Amino acid sequence: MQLLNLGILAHIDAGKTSLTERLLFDAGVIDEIGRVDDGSTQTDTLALERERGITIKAAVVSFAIGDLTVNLIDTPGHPDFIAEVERALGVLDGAVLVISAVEGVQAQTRVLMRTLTRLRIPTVIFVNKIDRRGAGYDRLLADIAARLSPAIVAMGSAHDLGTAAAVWLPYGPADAGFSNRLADVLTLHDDTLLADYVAHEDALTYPRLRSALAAATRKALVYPVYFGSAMTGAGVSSLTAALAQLLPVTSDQAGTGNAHCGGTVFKVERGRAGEKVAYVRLFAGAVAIRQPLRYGAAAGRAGKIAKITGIRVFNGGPAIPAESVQAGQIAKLWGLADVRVGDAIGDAGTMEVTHQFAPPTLETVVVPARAADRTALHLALSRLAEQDPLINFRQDAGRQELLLSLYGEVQKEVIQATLAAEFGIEVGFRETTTICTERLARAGAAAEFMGEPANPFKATIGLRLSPAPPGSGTRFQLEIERGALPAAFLTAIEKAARETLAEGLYGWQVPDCVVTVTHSGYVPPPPQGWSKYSSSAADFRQLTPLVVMTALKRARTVVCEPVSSFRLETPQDSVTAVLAALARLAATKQAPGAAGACGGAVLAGEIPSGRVPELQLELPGLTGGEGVLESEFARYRQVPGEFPVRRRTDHNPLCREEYLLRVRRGALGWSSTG
Ligand SMILES: Nc1nc2c(ncn2[C@@H]2O[C@H](COP(=O)(O)OP(=O)(O)OP(=O)(O)O)[C@@H](O)[C@H]2O)c(=O)[nH]1
Ligand SMILES: [Mg+2]
Repeated sequence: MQLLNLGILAHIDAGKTSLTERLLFDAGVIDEIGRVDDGSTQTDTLALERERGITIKAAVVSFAIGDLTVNLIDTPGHPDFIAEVERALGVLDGAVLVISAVEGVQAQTRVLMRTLTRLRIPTVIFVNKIDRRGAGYDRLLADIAARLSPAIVAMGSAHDLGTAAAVWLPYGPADAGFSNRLADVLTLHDDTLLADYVAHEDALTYPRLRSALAAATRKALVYPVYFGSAMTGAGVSSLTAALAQLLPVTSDQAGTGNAHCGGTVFKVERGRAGEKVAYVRLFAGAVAIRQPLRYGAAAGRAGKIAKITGIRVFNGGPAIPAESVQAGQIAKLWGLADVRVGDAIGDAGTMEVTHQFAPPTLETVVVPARAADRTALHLALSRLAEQDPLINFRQDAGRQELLLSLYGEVQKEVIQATLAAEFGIEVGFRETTTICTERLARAGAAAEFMGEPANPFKATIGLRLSPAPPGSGTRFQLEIERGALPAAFLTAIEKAARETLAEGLYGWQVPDCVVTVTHSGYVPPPPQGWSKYSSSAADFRQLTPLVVMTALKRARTVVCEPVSSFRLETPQDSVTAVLAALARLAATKQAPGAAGACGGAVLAGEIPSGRVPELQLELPGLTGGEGVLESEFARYRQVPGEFPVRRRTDHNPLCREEYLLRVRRGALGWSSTG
């Protein structure tokens, strides 16, 4: 079977869900086209999605183009749900990037295109809504070439733009201009093509150019551009043909048993009886029903083994029950009780889960309306976190409040509504604050030796913490001889060190750090075996936080806040007012204002991410409603002035005496889900 796992990506409201509906209709999967505005589409099925008319969760549907099965993942466009897009990206063969013919390239369009380019995901661009008033063609192509990629080819012409009669006519062999444009773009990426072209101008026949276009598109070197309307159906048949002709098609490979299979879980939902259902893309081997399957394995983690109790595969229509799923396919699996989004499936190596987009930069305190709901709320949030690993929550030590990390206000409202609808828990939120991080100022080392009066544990641990480049994460290395310490003790040190670095000297995470084990020692067991007089993993787990904290104090840390880059278009006569507002919001300006598309000024620079909502709010007043702001997370930079302190969870060993007291009472609560 021929397969294409396709993602539909775009800025919010560009028409992804409407286009999905149109594709399903054209393929004969549905008899009637649902409408987002009526809440009747195939992919916006959650009550909240239908109420709000926006997509919140990625959804999978399937249809056939001839003998090609297309599994389509409709993704949300709102930046608060970018994590959904990130998870889908890992399982795609190709993508359609949708752009509105009226609004043109928007902030999220650029973020997505950059990621598609970086991941080399073959992509076709679809300019939607050509029936809407204000739709453009030349303007859109120029915008796309300037702001997304110069390597684009318009695949046809649009007529009667901005009217219900708008049509899209694909170019063919008779359009000399099209062939010339193809030759220009393709010879940039294909040396053989270029050599032939130079030798013989007629060598590049139309069929040759078309096949070179397919090859370049499949390598994500060139992006074909189609125009149309999900609403009227204009241009959609050309797009459908392009999916089959220009994107990479894989064949499913027959395999048996669950040995040597490999896949990724990109979505988890609950079935009718509350059971977990995992959406998996299989990359290698096969998974069969009733056979044991390993899942959730990662570096340093063996994962779990469970029997698959049910399989449904997507096969050109609704997911149907199956005995097995093969490499290349997308399936729903039942039976993996502890599965989480992002888990690897099988033994054929684990996929490196890399983050493509910025982490959540906001945190809020979530408070149940009824105090009695506190435990239930904790449980409900853990359940939501299974489906969305970025719903990261922790409980603070002092007031025992639940802190939730967030992308933005819409996500907060969605969590609130979900808790009410699915769990019957009404919640409110306290202040929303910015999530900072801590960076090591320099290296710092510390050691605790067995037998010293201050060390009540049967363990010697020495650690050195060294700064690592931003984004590189925590790396663990040994300066003691391998084998000097039993593996279980090393694992205990590593795990506890990572957990301790979740809250640095000011309470913020220290994300980038090299941890070197410099000293070790333990009480070996007497000949008759391990006893209470010999060391245990608990000794290492409990001593490590103290060593890490001392090393951190010696290294010192600086607190860094997230900053976003922004691009702001404003009418010339508002520039002074906008500049004053930018200064008040601690923004730094990069380039002097260039001319904008509509004759206005363009201001660009950086602004603390936490101030972006204020700027967004003030902009219409400052610019008579004409200002357009685009912003996205750029980096972390040192907070000017006094460092803000974050509330701690109760396992933080900042104060040695308190920490030891809690260890003695056995009262160490590891409440963070992260
Ligand atoms: N005129 C016109 N309107 C369209 C077209 N496609 C979508 N719309 C409308 O645009 C709005 C957004 O459409 P959706 O399909 O929900 O857009 P989306 O990209 O899925 O939005 P999110 O999932 O929330 O990011 C709806 O009101 C649609 O009816 C089109 O081709 N022409
Ligand atoms: Mg949608």
